Amino acid sequence: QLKPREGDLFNIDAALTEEERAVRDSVRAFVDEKVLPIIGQCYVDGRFPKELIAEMGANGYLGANLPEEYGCAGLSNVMYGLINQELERGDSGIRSFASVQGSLVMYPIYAFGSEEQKKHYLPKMAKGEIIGCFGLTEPDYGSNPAGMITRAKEQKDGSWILNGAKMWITNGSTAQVAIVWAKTEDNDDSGKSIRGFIVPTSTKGFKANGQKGKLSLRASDTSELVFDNVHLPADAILPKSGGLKSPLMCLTQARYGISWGALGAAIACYEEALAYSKERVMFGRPIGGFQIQQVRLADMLTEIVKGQLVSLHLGRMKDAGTFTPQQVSFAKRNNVNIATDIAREARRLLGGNGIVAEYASMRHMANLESVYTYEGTHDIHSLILGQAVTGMNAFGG
Ligand code: TGC
Ligand code: FAD
Repeated sequence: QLKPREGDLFNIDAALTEEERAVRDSVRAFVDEKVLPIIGQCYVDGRFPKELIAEMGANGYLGANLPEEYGCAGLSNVMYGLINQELERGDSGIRSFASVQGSLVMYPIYAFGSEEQKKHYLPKMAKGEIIGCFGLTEPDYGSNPAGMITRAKEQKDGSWILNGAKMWITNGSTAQVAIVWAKTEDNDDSGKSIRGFIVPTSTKGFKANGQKGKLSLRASDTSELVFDNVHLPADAILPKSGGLKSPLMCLTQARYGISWGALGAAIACYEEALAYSKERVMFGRPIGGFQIQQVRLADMLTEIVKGQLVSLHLGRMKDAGTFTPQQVSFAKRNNVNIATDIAREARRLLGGNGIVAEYASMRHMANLESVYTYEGTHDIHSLILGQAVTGMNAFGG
């Protein structure tokens, strides 16, 4: 949330409960004290700061909206959103780590796992003692995961053999377990036979290769996963998973969090630009006194406030159990798009200083290009909304 001094013109703070503000403020303090001092250098070095994982776990940020009976914080979806907002105010890579762990690894175990799987994995994952990754995308099947090639073949004794590859996997080289989505039937074009598997990354035949040469999301581990006859026990399958709908349900959880997270990146850029506009003097006055820079700041502020109202309303609907995946697409698409524009405008306002890692705007700008692409590209969310309003499917086929 914007501090009132800096333009919470609509007093959105007042729409939050005291407990929600307390959660937001404590994550804000964690990010100010632990993330901001190191993240610029992590980004330059291309390093995810693993040293933060234990504290993130201890603070309840991992799987925060899952129930306390499995060792999670049991917070509301609005609080989960506020956590994402603050983490991404630090860096999209930090929020990505938490999104994947909570929404893409812990959530499918919670939603599709057996009681034994839940009891075994969730408490340790909430603490950050076990890290997970989520393998859906493949080299040739990104926006269209229904076409995936990865196969899990059931053996006579009920065990499974996994073959295939996944691409662009966040936490891929850090994780001890991967949730891998694979088809269980050879002739399946629609994705109906897709099931989820819990795959320990130490299993023979499993390999993770870090992605080299990234110019975005550099403070995040992005890896390729290769499965070469990976033998899995019968109980590796998530028993209640079935069809493409299962991984898409996980994406709905993560996309919801991203809609908040992107606002955090936007707020970081807006606050940086606003402070700079008051300090930087050119032609004898602070650049914030020039009309062009005021338009920039007014546009940033306007879009952040609109985005916050959308995410807050969506969070309240999610807490009431009435939200739809299409509404989540709306929020992800809009908020990431405006954050990308805001980061670019902030970088421009900063002039030459805007291109160095000492300032955050260009780091956020580059990060947000990944956020724009992952979890359904901006275009895919346009088509989801287009289908929702016209009733016509424009994806292909
Ligand atoms: P389609 O026929 O539309 O759907 C199949 C079934 O799934 C249901 N469904 C959903 N359910 C829950 N949430 C959603 N968002 C859902 N979307 C669809 C649907 O009702 C249907 O159910 P049923 O009962 O009829 O079987 O499937 P399609 O093959 O036509 O695909 C639709 C499309 C293109 C929208 C989908 O494939 C898609 O969303 N593609 C984008 C792929 C994507 O987002 N990949 C993300 C990979 S993970 C990632 O990027 C992590 S980054 C993490 C980080 O670092 O933060
Ligand atoms: P493509 O699908 O090849 O798309 C290329 C272009 O074509 C895009 O502009 C797209 O919008 C457009 N396009 C595609 N289909 C259509 C259409 N029907 N109509 C119009 N335009 C279309 N995946 C995971 O499974 N797990 C992860 O943890 C994960 N983490 C990621 C981290 C990073 C940093 C990145 C960059 C990606 C990550 N992904 C992950 C993968 C991500 O979800 C995919 O990159 C994304 O879904 C797009 O797939 P693609 O890259 O193959 O692009």
